[in-house]
Amino acid sequence: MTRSPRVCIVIPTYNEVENIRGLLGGLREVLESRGFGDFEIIVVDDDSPDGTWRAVLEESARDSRVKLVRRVGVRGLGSAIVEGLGRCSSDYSIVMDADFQHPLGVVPRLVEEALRNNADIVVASRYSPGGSIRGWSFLRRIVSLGALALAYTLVGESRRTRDPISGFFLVKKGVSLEGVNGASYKVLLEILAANPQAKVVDVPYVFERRLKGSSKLGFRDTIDYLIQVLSISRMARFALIGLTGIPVNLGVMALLLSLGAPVDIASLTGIEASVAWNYTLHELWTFKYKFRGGFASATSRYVGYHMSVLAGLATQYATMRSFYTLLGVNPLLGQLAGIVLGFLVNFLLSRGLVWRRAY
Ligand SMILES: Nc1nc2c(ncn2[C@@H]2O[C@H](COP(=O)(O)OP(=O)(O)OP(=O)(O)O)[C@@H](O)[C@H]2O)c(=O)[nH]1
Ligand SMILES: [Mg+2]
Repeated sequence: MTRSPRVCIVIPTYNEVENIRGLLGGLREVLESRGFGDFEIIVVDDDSPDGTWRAVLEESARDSRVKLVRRVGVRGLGSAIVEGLGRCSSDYSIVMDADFQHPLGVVPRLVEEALRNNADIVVASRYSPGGSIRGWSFLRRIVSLGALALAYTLVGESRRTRDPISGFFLVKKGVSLEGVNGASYKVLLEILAANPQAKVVDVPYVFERRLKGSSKLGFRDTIDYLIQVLSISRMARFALIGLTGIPVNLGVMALLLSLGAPVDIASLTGIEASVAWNYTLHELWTFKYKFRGGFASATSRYVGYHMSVLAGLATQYATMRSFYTLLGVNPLLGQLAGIVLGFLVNFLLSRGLVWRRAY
């Protein structure tokens, strides 16, 4: 008979004293009844003023499978989750909230689905058919759908699940947490981006009303999320680096002009300097290329990147020309549309061809 897998549940808490005892008891019951008695529960509490950590300590004295990580002087849901995951050594780690919004009965289902599909990541999903959300205001639904749309647009790896911003998910041992730092509370999104090859499966569920206590999330968390999505997104990095190329281009040109170089030489050198600058930063940051394949392939990527830049510029011109000639659009507007389309062409060619095997 195969042994049942070891499961580690990570529960971040802040002022959840009214919920935590019931949650720990309920989890114990549901896991044991479904044959997953070999578990540990790691509660990561940020020194809650209501004494949540004390309640956990009492529980862990009764049941050694319950463990407390009490962080003093630190606050943050994302970093608490990452800290908890880092302490799990089980076959499967599950992250869930303490306020009963994530129904306990779904926890064993996540493990069962992981086993059945040999999945690396199982997402408890509110947005899959059969899943839903109870008790949210119209505004909160809109904000959540906005966050989802942003993730789908900017982080390609997020499209493997219906709910990449879920706070309720399972990761199999071996899934990489490299670079995952919990800068915002949507840790799943970071994990998906760090593991493009991982097999992802969804389990629909109904997100319930908070049982007791109050929400800890606010406007600041939305801003943190925006920053995080932008920093994970390769497209956003690509655009940002493109912008930094402008001062390099102009700076080199100005320097050469001041040294008395002819205008054409100064301009072309400025252009080449910015392309070289962008290329280097794309290697190091956008695509985090590990410099596999030696000098020859780095050179071919450099040449390939030039082609991709040229294709972007040609797209710019062709867009302006066709908008102007065929539709009579103002040439400046056409040029602006060309800049957007040209950027996309450059990005897609760079990602799809030049740095294809980089990640
Ligand atoms: N360790 C730690 N846990 C936190 C922190 N902020 C929130 N949590 C916990 O993270 C989980 C999710 O936080 P909630 O406030 O419930 O967020 P939410 O579910 O989006 O909001 P509600 O729907 O209003 O409950 C809960 O278990 C919280 O106790 C924090 O700064 N540190
Ligand atoms: Mg909650």
